[in-house]
Amino acid sequence: MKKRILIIGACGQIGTELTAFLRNKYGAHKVVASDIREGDDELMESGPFEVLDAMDYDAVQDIVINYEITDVYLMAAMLSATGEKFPMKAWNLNMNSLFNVLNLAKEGKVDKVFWPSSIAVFGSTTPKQDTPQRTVMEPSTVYGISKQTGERWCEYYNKRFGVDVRSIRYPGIISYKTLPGGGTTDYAVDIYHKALKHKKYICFLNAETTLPMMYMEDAIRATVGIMEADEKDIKIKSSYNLSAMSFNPEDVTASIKKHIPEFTISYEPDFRQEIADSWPSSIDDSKAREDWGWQHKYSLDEMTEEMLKNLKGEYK
Ligand code: VAH
Repeated sequence: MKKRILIIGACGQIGTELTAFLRNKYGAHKVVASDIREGDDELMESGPFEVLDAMDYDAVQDIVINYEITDVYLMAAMLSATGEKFPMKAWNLNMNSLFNVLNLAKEGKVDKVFWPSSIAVFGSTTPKQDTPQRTVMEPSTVYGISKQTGERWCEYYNKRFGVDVRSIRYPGIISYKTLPGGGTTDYAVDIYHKALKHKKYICFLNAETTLPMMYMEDAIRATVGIMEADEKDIKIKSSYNLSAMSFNPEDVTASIKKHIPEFTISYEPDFRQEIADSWPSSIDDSKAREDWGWQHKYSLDEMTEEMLKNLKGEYK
């Protein structure tokens, strides 16, 4: 099979697990991992790796040509919370990396592109419950603005130049293998670490902040699933709504207490509360389910069981 994959941002929360999954599925030598700096030993020893600045078109092109890349997963981005601290850095990274990959595809040097959007494209004027695929989108973060703009460019490059680019609007993603960096939903990872380490957690969002969330295994399956779907089934060329569950810090606490009864939580909302308040509480992802067969698997309690089981060794 001619497929050769380049993952840009392979050291990130999703990139790390996506690299491992694709190397296992296609063979390590078929999957080139890249990031702005080297990753952990497991990643570096498991297959080809290139240090790459995703904003450097010539550097991305060199790797695409040298390794005869067919598919690119562009996972590099600056997320919502960090993006508010460095607005222009976030805009430049999130947009220039996307243009580099879309232009390589437009020039026929890449066959297929995956680019992650986010529920951050929605804003405080968007319907909060069961947010539709097509609705009012007035994002109030640089991250959300960059993802909304990126969706428009993905659809433009598809319609104007025939680029095969696929995208999903990730909810908050929870995993145990790699700590997330700079997101507003990161509390939902941190809480498991603190529950095991201290049996208590000070949460930077308030108890009632319900957000769309997903366990990493579901996110990886969705990412590879949309990339392996038949192009004719990908009817939405901007980005698909995607979700698995919605919960708030109080729900996670109740789920953790089924395993660690003495766990307690307190709340000290910070600047991320305003970001979270601008996002939906739940997402209608029926189009993804209809068009390319999306099905989530993990519930909150099933995710809690996996998180605590896999993290407890770190805090013995
Ligand atoms: C963030 N984890 O918090 C990301 C995600 C929906 C949230 O895009 O910025």
